[in-house]
Amino acid sequence: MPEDSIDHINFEELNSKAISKPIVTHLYTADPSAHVFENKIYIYPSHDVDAGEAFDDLGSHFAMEDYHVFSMDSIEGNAKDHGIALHVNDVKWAEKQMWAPDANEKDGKYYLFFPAKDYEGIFRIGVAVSDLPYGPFTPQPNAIKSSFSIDPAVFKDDDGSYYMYFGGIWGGQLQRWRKGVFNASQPESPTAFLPKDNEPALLPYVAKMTDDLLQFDESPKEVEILDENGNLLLAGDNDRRFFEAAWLHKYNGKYYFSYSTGDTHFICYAIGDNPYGPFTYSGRILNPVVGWTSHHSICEFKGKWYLFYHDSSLSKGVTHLRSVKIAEIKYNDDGTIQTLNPYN
Ligand code: FUB
Repeated sequence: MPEDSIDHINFEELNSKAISKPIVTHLYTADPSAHVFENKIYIYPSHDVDAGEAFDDLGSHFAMEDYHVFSMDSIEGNAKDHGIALHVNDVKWAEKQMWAPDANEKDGKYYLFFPAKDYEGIFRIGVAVSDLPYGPFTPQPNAIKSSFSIDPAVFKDDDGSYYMYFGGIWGGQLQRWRKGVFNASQPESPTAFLPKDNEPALLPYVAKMTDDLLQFDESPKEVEILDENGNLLLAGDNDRRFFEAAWLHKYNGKYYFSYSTGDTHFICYAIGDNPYGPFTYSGRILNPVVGWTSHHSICEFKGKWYLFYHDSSLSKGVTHLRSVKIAEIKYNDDGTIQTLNPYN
C-alpha cells in the first residue's frame, strides 16, 4: 500500500489482519537479509531512523547511520539485538545513507556487505569483516572496486562460489550508470535517464566474488529477466520489471532471483538454471505492504522456507520507519511460489 493511501487505513483493523507481527519493536528495522549460521537465524537489516530529512523520490529520508544484527533460535522466538555492528562514522569512504545490507560466512569469518553514499554523493558497496556473525565488523578502507548502486545480496552456491547481486533504480542511481560511468548531469530527478517505456527495463547486476570476498572477481554482468516469450521485460512493465532489493536463493536445483518492483510495490521472482541467469519471470511472492518500499530475503530453516520482509504498520504508515516481519512461504509442485497477502 503506497504512502498516499495511509490516511484511510485503520491500523488496528489492519494489524489484526496482518499475517505476522514485527519481530523487533524497540527499533525500526527494514530490508532484512536472513541467513542461518551455527543453527541460528541471523538477520541483517537496515536500521531506520527519523533524521528529519525531507521526503523525496530519491529516498533522502532514508538517512540511516548504522546497522544492528539480530539472532533468533527459532522462528517463533525473540529476536536478540546484538547492538551496533557497524557505524557510518567508522567507514572512511562512506558519508551517509547506510541502506539495505547483506552478510555471508566463509571459513569462519563473517562479511557484512553494505551500500552507502560516498563523499561525492555516489552509492558504492563496501565490505566489513568480523570473527562473529553479529560483529562488530571492521570495514575495509575503500569500497569494492567498480562497485555502484545499492542493495547487495551475496549468495553462496553449492560449489563454494559466492556471487553478489545488486542494483536499484531511482534513488539507487542505477540509471546513471547506463554508459558504464556515473552520469552526474542534472536534473537530479529519480526518473531522469531511465529507458523509455517501450525499451528494455534496466537490469540488476551480478558479479562473482574473489576468494577473500572483498572484491569483484569479474566485471559485473547484467541479470536478464525475461517474459514468457523469452523477451526482456520492458521499462513500462512496472508491475514486473526490476526496481531494487535483489535476492537469490536455490530451491530444488533451480535459481530463484527475487526483487521489488518499487513503485508498484510487489515482491516478484524469476527462475533460472544458473547463478547468472537468464531468469524467467514467474510471479509474485508478496503483495503490497503498508509503506512505499518492499524488500525481502528468503531463507530455509529446519526444513521450512521463510520470507523476511518489512512494513510500516508499527509506525502507522511512515514510509522510512519500517519493521521486519517473517512469514512462511510455500512452493507448488511445479516450483512456483504461492503469493502471500500481508493482510488477509
Ligand atoms: O532502506 C533503504 C532502501 O529502501 C533500500 O535500499 C531499498 O531496497 C528500499 O527498501
